[in-house]
Amino acid sequence: MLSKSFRSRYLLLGLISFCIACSTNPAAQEKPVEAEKDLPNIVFIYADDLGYGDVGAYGATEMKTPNIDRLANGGVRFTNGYASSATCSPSRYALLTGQYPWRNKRAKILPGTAPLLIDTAQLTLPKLLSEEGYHTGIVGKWHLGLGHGNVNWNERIGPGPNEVGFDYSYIMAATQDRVPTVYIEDGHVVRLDPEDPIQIDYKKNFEGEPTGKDNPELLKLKWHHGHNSSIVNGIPRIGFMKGGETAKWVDENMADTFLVRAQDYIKAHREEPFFLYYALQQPHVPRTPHDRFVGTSGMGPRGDVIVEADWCIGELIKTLEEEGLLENTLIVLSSDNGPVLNDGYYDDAVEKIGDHTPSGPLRGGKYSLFEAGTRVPFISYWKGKIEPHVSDAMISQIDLLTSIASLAGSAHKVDDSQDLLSVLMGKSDVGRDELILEATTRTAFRKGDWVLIPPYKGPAKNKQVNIELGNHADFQLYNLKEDLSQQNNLAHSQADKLQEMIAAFEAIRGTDYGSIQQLELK
Ligand code: NG6
Ligand code: CA
Repeated sequence: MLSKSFRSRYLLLGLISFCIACSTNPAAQEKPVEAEKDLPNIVFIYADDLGYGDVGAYGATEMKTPNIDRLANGGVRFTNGYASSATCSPSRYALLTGQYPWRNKRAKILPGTAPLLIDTAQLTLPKLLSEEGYHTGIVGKWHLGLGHGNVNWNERIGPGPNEVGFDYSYIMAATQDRVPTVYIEDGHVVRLDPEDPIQIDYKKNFEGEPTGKDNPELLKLKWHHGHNSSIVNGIPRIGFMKGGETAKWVDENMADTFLVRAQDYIKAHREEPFFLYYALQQPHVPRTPHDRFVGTSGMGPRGDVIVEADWCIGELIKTLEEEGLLENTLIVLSSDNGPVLNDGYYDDAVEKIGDHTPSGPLRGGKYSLFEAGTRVPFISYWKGKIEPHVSDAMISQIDLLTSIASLAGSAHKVDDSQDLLSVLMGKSDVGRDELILEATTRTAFRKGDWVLIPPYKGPAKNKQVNIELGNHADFQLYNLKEDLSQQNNLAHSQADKLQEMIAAFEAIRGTDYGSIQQLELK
């Protein structure tokens, strides 16, 4: 193992002052003026659709998550930690760019054929860390688009993660339920047979290819809504795919595949500062636990894949420990959006939920403007550096860019992204004062303990997923301190507060709140 000083950087300034000193004062030659900077590794663990109430440390009693709990109880457990959106792509966009997703009109749930959502000239978290001397890697779910919109999956696929700052990438393009169902390493489909090229289409099927809709006899998992196009591994997906047989993933092995890649990445880069973005696929649909985890939760596949994800996180921590890196690594764990039970497959998530409450005390879930859409488990852990602490400070994943820039000594910052490093480190409980919340292109506003949801047309509830979306004909105003579950709309009784919140919201967001047309103010 190389010495610790190998991991440190000599600041240019230190070298310059040393050289100046040498030329003017021979005595200074004895000791160089070294300005050393220790760069901690950064590991960001991102679950997919894990709810506020899905974690033991956040109050779950039926679901066991000992490894996440270990991080939560040994680090800062945020009770007011937010994803930037109630769905995946916008949250991931905000995480990497530090920009509110509603600033980019294309930041919506993307199909597997979507072009890259991040401009290659845009500042990103991995880019700024690279500038500071980090090696940067992503393993897991991408879902931020690839290429320019007409990707040839049989050639190098780009631009993608490697063009927005990652030195290494091992990803799935979109989601586990969307084609292409293959892994892509540094832009190349893994195990692709050139004799069996991949074709992808989100509009029409390829002749002769079976689909979930027409060939129910081929399915081991039945679709409930959507998810009735191409069949891979007995599971019907969103979108059509032909070819690429040898490259197709086996869903039940996905957790192990990503884990091993993440562990290998850590081992390969133990001698230099690294940033690893470990983007787990669980508990997003289709929930496909490895045999080792089937039946472990008593809640069917959704619970089982949470147990599996928790195990993966434990194994990753073990690797950091074994490599002697745990004391030099900041781990941040969160989820890209809130929970959902039935997200399109008959997988017993609803039937076997028992007393478990994935949203905890919060209202709504994935896709919702209510709190459970975006308020998620949010944990920072750094052995020996962060003291165990429960923080009520408001923090968003959007803040990670500027906060981590600050940790790495980078001067970069993005306006939407606040420097909350001291909050992340548990040294301060003064978080942000206000935050724009987003769910499927609609936006709401939190300031202090108050939440304002403007009027939106559209159903109060998405009946298929059985989640209240937050749409209402009038303004909604909630006081989270007294009413965490958002049961009492105070918009009428607190008219002054309502006006104050509208003004503060519009100052950031403007008057066009989202794509769903506003109703007249009543
Ligand atoms: C929805 C899918 C849902 C899930 C979601 C994306 C249907 C009916 N539903 O459109 O199953 O894939 O997109 O989830 O197709 S996310 O966590 O990546 O945002
Ligand atoms: Ca998600």
